[in-house]
Amino acid sequence: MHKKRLLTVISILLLSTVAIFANGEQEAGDASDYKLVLKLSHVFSPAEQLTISMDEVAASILEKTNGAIEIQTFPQAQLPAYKEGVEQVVRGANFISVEDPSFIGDYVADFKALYAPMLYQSFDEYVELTQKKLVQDMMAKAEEQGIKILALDYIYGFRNIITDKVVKTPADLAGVKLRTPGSKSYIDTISAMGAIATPLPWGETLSAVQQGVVDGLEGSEFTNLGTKVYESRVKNVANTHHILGTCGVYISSDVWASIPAEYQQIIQNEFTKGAKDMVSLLKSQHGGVVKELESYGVKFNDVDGAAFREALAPLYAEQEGMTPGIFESIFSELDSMRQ
Ligand code: X3X
Repeated sequence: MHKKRLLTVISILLLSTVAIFANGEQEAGDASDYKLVLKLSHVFSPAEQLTISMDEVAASILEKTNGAIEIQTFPQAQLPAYKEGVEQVVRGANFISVEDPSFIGDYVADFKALYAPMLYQSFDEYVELTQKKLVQDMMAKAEEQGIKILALDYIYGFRNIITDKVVKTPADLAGVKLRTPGSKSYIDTISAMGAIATPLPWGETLSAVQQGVVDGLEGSEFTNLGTKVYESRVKNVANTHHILGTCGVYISSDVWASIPAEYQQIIQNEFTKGAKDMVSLLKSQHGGVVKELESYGVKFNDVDGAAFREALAPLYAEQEGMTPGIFESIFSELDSMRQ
């Protein structure tokens, strides 16, 4: 009897070992037979660096995964974008949303603090902050909500007020209708600065300016040049630097978990590199972009920064769902960078 039982145990052990190897080979086989098509959506125009960078990253990932990971890029909100784009990610679609962190604020409120107005004095400060535990913890919370954040630092420039009239103080914005993206962060910021925030998708912005539906907009010099805002009637830029325009790259946590580790590593590396390359490129290009805009008749006006900072101060109050002390934590990280 004992011999029989021993033989049974040995055969079970043998069978399970074979099963593990078979599975292992299958998983490896899965990796080599693996193919995933992801649709990447954003609102930027073909001439803007964000678009170029996304296309370059997608091409590099396709090549380095030998065609296993195909990211199809869709600029100018051809697919769901802004809030609706992030919703696709949360629903677990094979979809990558590229939007600013304020649109993640609906899921992890602390991202509204990260994207608050007049926090950063340079691109580098923001990039450094995103690498701190404070922000890494925010990213972990987003992953629990179904949003894996592959990058936060596709910076497209400080956003400034762009109007027909010269603006120097909050009082100059009284009654002025300014187009903004549709997230609460922008609406609250532009309202606090003294204007009438008028949320519109980017695609409707320039026609709204031309038709007088809005008196202006706010955006970076790279947006101004890339989307030819300078060709419209709004030629005065008020150097408010009120928001650092930056995009994150978001994919469903479940979709991410289903991708073989070797491909995850390639995807992560390429999006990280893409952001780093874009930041250094735009830092080097900004002076030339300003000069080019000036050659098209755009005027850059200094503003009463203290008056705008005072107007925006109430926005550093913690909102529902934010981690207590989140603003103090951000301020202290920034202060330590400036020592
Ligand atoms: O969500 C990504 C950006 O914050 C959207 O900003 P928006 O709608 O002012 O678009 C920026 C332009 O450069 C798009 O061409």
